Amino acid sequence: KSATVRVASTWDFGIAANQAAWAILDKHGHALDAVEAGVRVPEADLKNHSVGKGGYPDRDGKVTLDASIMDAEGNCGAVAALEHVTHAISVARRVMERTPHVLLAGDGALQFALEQGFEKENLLTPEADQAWHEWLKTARYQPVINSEVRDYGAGKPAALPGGKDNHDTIGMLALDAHGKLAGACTTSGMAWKLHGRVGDSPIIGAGLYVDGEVGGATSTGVGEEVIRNAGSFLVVELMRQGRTPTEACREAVMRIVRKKPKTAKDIQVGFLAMNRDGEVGAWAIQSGFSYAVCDAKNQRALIPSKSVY
Ligand code: SD4
Repeated sequence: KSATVRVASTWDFGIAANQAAWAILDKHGHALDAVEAGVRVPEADLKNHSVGKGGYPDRDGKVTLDASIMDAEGNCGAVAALEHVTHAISVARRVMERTPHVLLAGDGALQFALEQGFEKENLLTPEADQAWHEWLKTARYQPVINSEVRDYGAGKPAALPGGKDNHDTIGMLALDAHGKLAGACTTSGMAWKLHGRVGDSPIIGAGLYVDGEVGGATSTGVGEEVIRNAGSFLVVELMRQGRTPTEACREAVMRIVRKKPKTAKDIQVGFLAMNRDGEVGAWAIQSGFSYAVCDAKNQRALIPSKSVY
């Protein structure tokens, strides 16, 4: 079967991110460059409150970013709880290419980024600061299912400032013209999290996993449940056993649901997968998850994921 050059990413903001990735894939560029360029788009988008600059802070008002990147050969790099640098994904790539390590966290990740020439910035936008102050009035930590609505503690879900374009993590998977896969994942994590909380996104095998022989997977939603189940690694291993990307994502979602049925009812987790032929599939716990797919035939597809509920 012939492979199709393609890029896929989580949520509707994936459409714009895919365009940046496609500009590289279309010129026979490398999947690794494509996914990095792709996820830099939402990282820089100030209207996006769940990725990069403009992301909602933790409960102490600090914006801390998690990101990871991985190629088909098992090379990978990640940063966790990184402050003051917009493009966490590019720092993750530097960790991969310029250190003997896989994951740098907190102050050490920032120190490394600054040594590498990244600019120190304030990532807390006035809008995010205002939302944080709003949340501080009740200061209740309760993530809700999809992030179009979020419970600020008033007892009923309140619309997020900025409206419907607010979604979670961006995870992106690409297959290039050389037949190589790569993946990237970047997020500001759960809004109002405890300072120091690290989600699934920078954990290789949880928020992202790529195996050149099989395919790649990435996740969005409540990271704790993804980490607990080594989610993206699980999706890739299920594809290795012959499942399609969609079937593999479904089984990984069901693993979470079966393990903690009560928790699963109230949270969202979505997986996105691409196999080595470029076939894409997804599954989520709750309805509302969507993913964007871009290839030579269809540049701006947005596909609603199937879900358990
Ligand atoms: C995390 N998987 O940090 C990410 C998703 C997220 O709002 O931030 N959702 O758990």
